[in-house]
Amino acid sequence: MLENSIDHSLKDRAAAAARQEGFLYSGIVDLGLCETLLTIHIARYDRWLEAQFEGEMGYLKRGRDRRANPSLLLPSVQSVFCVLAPYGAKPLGDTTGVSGPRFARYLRGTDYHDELKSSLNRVAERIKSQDVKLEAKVCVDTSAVLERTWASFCGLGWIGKNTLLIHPKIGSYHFIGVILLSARSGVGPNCLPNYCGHCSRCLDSCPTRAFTNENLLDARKCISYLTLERKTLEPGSDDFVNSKLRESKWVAGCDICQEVCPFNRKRELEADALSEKTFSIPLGWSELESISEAEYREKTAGSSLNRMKPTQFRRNLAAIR
Ligand code: B12
Ligand code: SF4
Ligand code: SF4
Repeated sequence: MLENSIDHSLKDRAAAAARQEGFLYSGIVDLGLCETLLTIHIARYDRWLEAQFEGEMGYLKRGRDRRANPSLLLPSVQSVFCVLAPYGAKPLGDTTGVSGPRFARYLRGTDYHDELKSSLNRVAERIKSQDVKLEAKVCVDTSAVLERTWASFCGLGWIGKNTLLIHPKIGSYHFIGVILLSARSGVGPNCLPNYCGHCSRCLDSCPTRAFTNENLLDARKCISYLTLERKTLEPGSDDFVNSKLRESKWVAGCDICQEVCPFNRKRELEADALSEKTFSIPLGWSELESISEAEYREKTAGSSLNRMKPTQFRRNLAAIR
């Protein structure tokens, strides 16, 4: 194939390869057809960094240029292929939010970074088997890629006021996986309308008032950041945030701005096999508090919770008791 010529079968081949791995929702977009839109998204990203909303997540600042220019990750990149991987929508831990403890739903089962990456590597191999010259790079969460931006360009949902990608059918309880591909698909951005309308439930229900505006999150106030990303072991200096964190009873992550979203109702009500996946540590206060460091490491091995160190786990328990 001539360099830069369009591979008209790429879209269907990639979608078929993803379906074979169980990904029912996927989409592709040609990088060259997204330049203007990407500039708008990067301008927002830069404003977010200027406000220092990233807190201790220095990698978001360091990876800024790679986010603006995916060819710094894969020099030959021409298309971005995205998939959605739903996770269990049933609550994990106490559901009333009064007594706790609570854990974010996505923490069930095997670490999604490893699981999703392996599946996407198989998808990439399938796509490549029909075009030996094709280069591919799989990115899941930790690569410097604006995942929600690309998934929205691929027509997989809109970016809700809670900043999450919302698919009209399956809501937001899903991970995003990305494969950068070296062939042109010829497919332009296919952004869905934003169906949030006048709703503002997510903004109103955030206990720590982490949203400074719609689509704008001060991560430093978000319970997900405070429990999972913040490395400092001393309590934060914001008394209001500390008191709301204590009341909220989340040990790891937070799902409140998704629980209230009408687009997640359907999945929450469905009997959902994904919700039956194992969770590695006990869900009672006394068992949690008596778990030793070695036990914590052993029980959480291979799960997403293992990304949180035992010292952070202790800090989090102390902050909500
Ligand atoms: C850093 C990070 C966090 C931080 C900051 C969150 C945030 N909102 O930025 C913290 C630790 C708080 C966090 C929390 C969570 N996270 Co997180 N996180 C990330 C990560 C690694 C980077 C996100 C980022 O770049 N943030 C910086 C801000 C500025 O970017 P942004 O909000 O995406 O906005 C960009 C675009 O979306 C766009 N944009 C946003 N709004 C609008 C509006 C308009 C009009 C326009 C034009 C553009 C636009 O412009 C921005 C620049 O590109 C991504 C993975 C990845 N590589 O992308 C996962 C990711 C976003 N997280 C994810 C998840 C699951 C969560 C939690 C639900 C986990 C939990 N239960 O605790 C919470 C949700 C909290 C929330 N309401 O966002 C999923 C989201 C899946 C989805 N359905 O959207 C991701 C995609 C990981 C994955 N691979 O699946 N996360
Ligand atoms: S995850 Fe929780 S703390 Fe973070 S923005 Fe959503 S509701 Fe607020
Ligand atoms: S709760 Fe309402 S405003 Fe927030 S993301 Fe869902 S639909 Fe949009």
